[in-house]
Amino acid sequence: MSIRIIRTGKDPVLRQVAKPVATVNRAVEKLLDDLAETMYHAEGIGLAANQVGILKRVVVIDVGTGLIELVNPEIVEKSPEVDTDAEACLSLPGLRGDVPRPKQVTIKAQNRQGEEFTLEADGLLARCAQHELDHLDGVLFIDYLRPEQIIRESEGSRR
Ligand code: GNR
Ligand code: NI
Repeated sequence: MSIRIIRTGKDPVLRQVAKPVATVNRAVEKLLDDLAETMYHAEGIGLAANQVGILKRVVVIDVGTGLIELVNPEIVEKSPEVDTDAEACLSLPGLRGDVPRPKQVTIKAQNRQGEEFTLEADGLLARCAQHELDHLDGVLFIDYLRPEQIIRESEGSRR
């Protein structure tokens, strides 16, 4: 396992669309391991492969209930109810903002055995999953906000 460097700011890889994984091979298993190690090291609750410079549709999440690994995740259902709550991103250090998202989502994905499964998510898990799936399409949480809704609050870059 290795901790990988998290890409930040205007790094073009954060704006690229990740490619579907054809087969869950050793490289994808290693990527899942490295994403988890990097996420825990950075104290994040999720991490997408784009954030470590790899354009594969692979995500890890742990909102405090254990590690969830998603390969080729797709949202198959969204609740009509929307919830607005604070988000931050390891790739946008020092920024946060309140983002509206569907309150509940159903996600279809593959696990590290390549088996398909369904995840029903609400609360923080639903928010984090949508944030991570957006990364796979080159979308960042600030894209939902007007400039004045983006709060700058970083230690180090305060002015
Ligand atoms: O660590 C993270 N916290 C977080 C808080 C609210 C909504 C989404 C997130 S994900 C973020 C880690 C990250 O940048 N994942 O891509
Ligand atoms: Ni993020």
